[in-house]
Amino acid sequence: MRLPLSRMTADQMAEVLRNIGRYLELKGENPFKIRAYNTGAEIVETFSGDIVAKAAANELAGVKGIGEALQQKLHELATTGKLEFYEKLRAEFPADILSLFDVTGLGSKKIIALHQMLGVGSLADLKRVCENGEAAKLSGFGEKTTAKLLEALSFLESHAHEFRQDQVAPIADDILGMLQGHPDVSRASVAGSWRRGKETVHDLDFLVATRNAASVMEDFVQMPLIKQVLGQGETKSSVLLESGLQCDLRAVTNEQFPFALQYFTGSKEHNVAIRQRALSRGYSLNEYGLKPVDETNHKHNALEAVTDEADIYRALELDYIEPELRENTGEIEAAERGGLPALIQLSNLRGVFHNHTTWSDGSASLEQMAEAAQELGMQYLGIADHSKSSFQANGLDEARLRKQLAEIRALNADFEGFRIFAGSEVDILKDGSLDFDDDLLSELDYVVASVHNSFTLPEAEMTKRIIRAIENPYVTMLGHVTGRLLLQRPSYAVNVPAIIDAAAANGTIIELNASAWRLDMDWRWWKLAKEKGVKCSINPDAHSPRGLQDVFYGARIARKGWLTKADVVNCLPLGKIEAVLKTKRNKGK
Ligand code: DGT
Ligand code: CA
Ligand code: CA
Ligand code: ZN
Repeated sequence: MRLPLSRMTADQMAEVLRNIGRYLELKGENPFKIRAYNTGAEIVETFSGDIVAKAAANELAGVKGIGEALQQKLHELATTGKLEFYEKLRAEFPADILSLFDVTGLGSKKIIALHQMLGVGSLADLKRVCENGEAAKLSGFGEKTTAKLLEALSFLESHAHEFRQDQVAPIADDILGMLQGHPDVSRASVAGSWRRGKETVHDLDFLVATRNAASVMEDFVQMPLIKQVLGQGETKSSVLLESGLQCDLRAVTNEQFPFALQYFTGSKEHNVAIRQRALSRGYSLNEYGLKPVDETNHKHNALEAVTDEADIYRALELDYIEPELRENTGEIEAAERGGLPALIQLSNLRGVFHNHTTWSDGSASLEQMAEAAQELGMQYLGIADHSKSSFQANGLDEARLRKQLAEIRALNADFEGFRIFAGSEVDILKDGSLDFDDDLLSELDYVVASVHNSFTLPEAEMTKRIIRAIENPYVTMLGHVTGRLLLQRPSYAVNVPAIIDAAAANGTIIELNASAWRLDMDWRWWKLAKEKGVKCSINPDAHSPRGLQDVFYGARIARKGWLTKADVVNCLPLGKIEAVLKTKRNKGK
């Protein structure tokens, strides 16, 4: 049996480096040293090739940005799974202190103060000192700050047992691979919210068809990286991974498999409606089968032919409903009348807009990003580095943007069948005006407009602010509409339907920000947007070559939002996309 999760992954190595950086911050170490760890983490994470194997083989010499000290540490990590230097740092602080970095509004300075003055070492400690007034007395805090911290804490708490797609995807793949490769398993699938493409999940649900459930269960509970076996039964087991993620496994027979898969995929709401439909046609449907309620009724014999989920839907006179659509939001009615959309697929994407480079806060150069996009089979790469008001992200001023534009034009001269589109992620200022004037914007190939500050405006003001940007003739698309960071920061107050209306009226594309942290605009709004005629662009918002692959998450959410290839502009090939970028700006001329 192939053991999943059995060795340190690149992501885990990167996390160790990043955590070291944070401990060094808390110790007030020299910023250059801290930066070396953060850069190292970025390099490990985005390395193309097997960095873990390289580290294990002591072959990191020559990898740019990884100095000798880091090489040794990575070697130790890759070969032993542990790092003494890291363990020593950890021992100097309370076990949960790094979780404080997850609180919006807390940086290392404030965390140091809280720790040194009040002994705060966990989220629970932080809550206590905010509630009892001790925190407000610290210099640099005050009533307003502590109120905000409490708000951020309660948001974190309400999502404490959820996981983002980027945290789950590799694990789901690994465990599914293990199950599929198991000699006693004939069919295996992920079910539950992960299969439905939800933006966050509570746990992972696996399903296998097997005639030897006991052996599969035994191997499942012995996977590496398990913290605790929550239950091991004949047909169901649950484990808790070290990351805190729970994984459930159910075993059924091959005949039961389609019914169990349909049932455990959910959603509960979809299942309730489907079961109701079965009943109204004289069937009873559950996780084990679909049977005529009246056993003597022979017209139901066709049921014996159910071998996959599509057969179940067919028996209920429905087109096959893709898992992403199973939320009981109209999919059953659409399946009945043959009106389900042909959902977009990841492989339909031809290019990617909204990407960052070292010109602002990205980790790779224009050339490196272009090379990575080409390796992914993309025909075009839209660059949109930050604008000057995003100084924390090293935003470009007019002069630097013009210089970057010239560099992009020069690079384009050498490509064949590939193009970089020069753009900007221009800040929408507090009053809805933009960080650059229209003259400069008109020189670019496209413009993404985004909110990066003044998040606390009242809803009406925020909505007006964004609509003003939508109305600008040079704003091609609106970036991350609600500003949310999944599990960490709620969206700012904004009237999304009004935004959708304005986008429709002005021919402004709305971004589906594909970063697993954002997935913004939320899938629940896309059906409405599509009905109003708003186009979508699935944008990775990549800050590194590997970030480009976040379109994987974006495509899942686009499917969940009922979108087809025709709704998503970056499914258009080079040669056709140019006209779309020009439509709006040419309208007024
Ligand atoms: P989550 O919260 O992200 O884990 O979401 P799900 O949908 O994966 O929920 P989970 O893991 O509790 O259950 C997996 C599926 O099993 C769920 O989507 C539908 C099905 N299911 C679970 N409990 C019930 C139930 O009480 N009634 C029905 N009809 N279906 C259920
Ligand atoms: Ca689940
Ligand atoms: Ca579950
Ligand atoms: Zn942004």
